[in-house]
Amino acid sequence: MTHPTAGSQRPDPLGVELREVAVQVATAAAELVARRRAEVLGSGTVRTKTSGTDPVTLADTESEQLIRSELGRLRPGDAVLGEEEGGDAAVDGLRWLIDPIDGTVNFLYGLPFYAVSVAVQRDGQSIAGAVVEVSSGRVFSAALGAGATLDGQPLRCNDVTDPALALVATGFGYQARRRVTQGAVVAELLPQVRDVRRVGSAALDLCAVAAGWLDAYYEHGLSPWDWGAGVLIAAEAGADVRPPPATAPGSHGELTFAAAPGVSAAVLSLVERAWSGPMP
Ligand code: LIP
Repeated sequence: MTHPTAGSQRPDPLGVELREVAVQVATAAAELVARRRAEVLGSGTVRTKTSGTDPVTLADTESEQLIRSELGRLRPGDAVLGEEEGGDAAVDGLRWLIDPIDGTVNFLYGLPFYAVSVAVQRDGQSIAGAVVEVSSGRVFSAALGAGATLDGQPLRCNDVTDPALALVATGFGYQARRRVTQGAVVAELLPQVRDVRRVGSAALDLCAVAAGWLDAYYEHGLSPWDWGAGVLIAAEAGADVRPPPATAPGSHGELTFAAAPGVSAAVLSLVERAWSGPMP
């Protein structure tokens, strides 16, 4: 399923309304994460989830709890799916997607590329979303048919047309077995594009495509909370976007892709030629 690109439809009234909710709760959570970082990491409260490289901090759980509490107050009865507490798998109707800290390893190290991502989907399609970069306070947001902004300024992706000049970002899972394949894919891609970046936050990678700081981004195995807001922000900035099905858990390895329209077909073809099967 590709996401409708910018200008392809009129502003969605509910999306416009819920964009403000997403910005409000993501901003509050980002402020909490910034405040708690020093306190949390000093206390050694870090555990791991799926592998030794997949950390969860107290700030993760507190951020998600704050967002859930605010959504319960502002949008009582809406379904919610979050990275730390799980939740509603059903995609019909309205469902909020929460990544309380996207770029958790960056957060642990103090590398300033980590964000709070909040999106709301209607029947599996993102209609509003906000990504707040914690260290800078930058606020990316979008509503379906109403454009994408960074701190209120309109975003537009690049007009690059040569894949050999495309700056492409990607990311890797936490399981070593999947990383072997992902490493092989990026090794095949690297000589054919301008360069590759690995930022460490899917939400910020997708916002970077929207801002023209990247020309393309792909990753296998993301969860809905990783991409829910970023795909809408990229699409509303004019990017060609191909999110996984909203029902797809990250464990199945589906591809998330976003790129400037002039290079999207060529870069997607390079990625799929490098690997088109299910990701181990
Ligand atoms: C991260 C993603 C990133 C991926 C990392 C990790 P988290 O999410 O945003 O794109 O490459 O391995 O999954 O775990 O920091 O929320």
